[in-house]
Amino acid sequence: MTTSMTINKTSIELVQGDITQEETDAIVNAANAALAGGGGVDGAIHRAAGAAELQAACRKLGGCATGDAKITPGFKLKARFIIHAVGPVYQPGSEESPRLLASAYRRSLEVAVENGVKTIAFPAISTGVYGYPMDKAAQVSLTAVADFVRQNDRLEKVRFVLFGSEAFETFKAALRTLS
Ligand code: AR6
Repeated sequence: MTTSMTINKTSIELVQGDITQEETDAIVNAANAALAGGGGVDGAIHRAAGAAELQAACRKLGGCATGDAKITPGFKLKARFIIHAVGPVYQPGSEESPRLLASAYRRSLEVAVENGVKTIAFPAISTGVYGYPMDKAAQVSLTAVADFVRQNDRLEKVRFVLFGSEAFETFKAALRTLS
């Protein structure tokens, strides 16, 4: 199942699946500020890339602020790079949450372009352990990516790899409201 929309020069695609299997130039990890590894998609990426090597690379980066992103090699992954983005822990009603979530996407895309990445895959950052409601996250995340690619034509493809049909359907509904 794939659904897509082209904005400026970039195809934005939604797929249901496991991001560790993606063949894009880079995949994005939903990391924590210590870049210490963890559960969820972070745990899956560390296992698939090779936990020892990836952990050693992450340790050299000295952490990552919420809303920011840093890059490592992909090691055993098909993807050449992993971009570690730190989304916010969701705070209901706070204006900081959408600002920081949008920033995590924007910074990931900036880091991608700086490193010559043409194709990139994102998970739904902050929607697991960090508690961001999927519908709100879908709106903020897709808007952040759309805003970036309207200003920048160096990315060919941005994929959202959604874990499960509920996440996929929620993002699909949000993509329809983008214009
Ligand atoms: N592929 C794609 N998406 C996935 C995968 C996968 N293999 N596995 C889980 N998801 P989470 P967060 C989805 O909790 O909320 C970690 O411990 C999952 O269903 O991984 O940003 C970090 O170290 C959910 O929709 O990330 C941090 O401490 C989405 O990925 C903290 O969790 C994000 O869920 C970050 O929390």
